[in-house]
Amino acid sequence: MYDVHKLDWWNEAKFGMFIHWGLYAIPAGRWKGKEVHGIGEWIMYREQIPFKEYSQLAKEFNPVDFDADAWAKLAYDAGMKYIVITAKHHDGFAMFKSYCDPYNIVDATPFKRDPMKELAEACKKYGLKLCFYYSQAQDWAHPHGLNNFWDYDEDKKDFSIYYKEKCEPQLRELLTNYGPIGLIWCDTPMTMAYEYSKKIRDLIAELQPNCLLNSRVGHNFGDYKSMGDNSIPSRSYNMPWETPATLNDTWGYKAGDRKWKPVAQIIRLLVDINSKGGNYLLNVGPDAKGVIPQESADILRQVGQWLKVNEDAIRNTVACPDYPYVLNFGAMTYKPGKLFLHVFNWPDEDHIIHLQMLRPRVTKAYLLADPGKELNYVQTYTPGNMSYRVRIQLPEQPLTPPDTVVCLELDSPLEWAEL
Ligand code: JFZ
Repeated sequence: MYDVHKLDWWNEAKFGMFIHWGLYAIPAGRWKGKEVHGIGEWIMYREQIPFKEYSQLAKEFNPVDFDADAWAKLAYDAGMKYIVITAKHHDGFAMFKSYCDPYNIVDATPFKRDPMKELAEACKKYGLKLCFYYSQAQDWAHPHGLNNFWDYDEDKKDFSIYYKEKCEPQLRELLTNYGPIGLIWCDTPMTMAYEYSKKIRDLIAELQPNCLLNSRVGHNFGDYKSMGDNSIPSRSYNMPWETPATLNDTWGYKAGDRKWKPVAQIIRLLVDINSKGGNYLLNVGPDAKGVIPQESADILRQVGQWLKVNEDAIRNTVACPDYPYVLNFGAMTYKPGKLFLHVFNWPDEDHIIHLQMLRPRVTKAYLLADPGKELNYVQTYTPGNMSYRVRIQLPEQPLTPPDTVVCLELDSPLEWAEL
């Protein structure tokens, strides 16, 4: 069902950067002097701002501090391997040069530059895959796009007109003008019919057959499954999947949102998602000047420092078979031959952690932060009560808090014995 080779780079990556950037960065969560509830990029919908009024924002949009190289370098420093950026969000404004619709960043703003062109260059330099978010169904600017009911009469809408005039031509532009694209990230298919999801699938096959497509294109045409926003399955899930997630409580920039998650929590989420077989697509929301908030950049760089040392435990991991007990020390990630124990709760008293029911033999144990030094361990099997046990002696102090990683090399594929 899944094309394994097409997904290779994505499976290996495990960690990517989401970027929500558009006109909504100007109001930044405030409209006419009042704080608007909810995620920043939905402000037009929340306030039912007429298109005529919202589109005026374009005349002010001049992100002079935008620096594609700095964005790509930040993703690189964070250890991310792909960037998914909003080429067009639900507000309908194209953040790239569009030849079929003048409501775009080159033709409608004083900025006049095409940030996607610049990002394509920067991504190449840092070895990142450039990917585009494209809101294929909702479009609050087009009279026939979905969900703008305050400007346009829902009963008079003909989706095929929007699809033909805007959606398909713009996807064609994105798949033609920016070199190889890693994936197209569609969203909120809503009532969009089967035939349009299929058309998008076919368009990609025609223009860039190696380009992936996420499941939010609708009707099961995706190459992998996008989970709900900030949603992580409770158990391992043996198919390609991804969780899109926020660093605070919004995707698009909101000046008033200070609810940054601590670095330790982000690392915990990365590990949790990877352990269950998923990719973590972590969002930043640059402001109207084109700057990624300092808090976001700081968090990502710290995650990157941790990841640099512990990369083997994240990159190219596969879903770790569900451990039969609740783990006290933290979490585990897995790839054939290696089981990684992520020790978030350091055993301060005896510095020993233990695993039960591990069937393969451990052939070697070491910390990723100090791979030259083998750890002592004892592995036992008690036939009387069919109990498997391995105890690993750790040093006194964690080396890469909040998560110090033990690698156990295994002689056979990971399996847990029955309880
Ligand atoms: C969508 C967008 O509406 C939102 O603005 C943002 O771009 C986000 C990444 O995706 O919102 C959703 C879509 C799907 C779910 C939740 C929010 N979902 O399936 O739970």
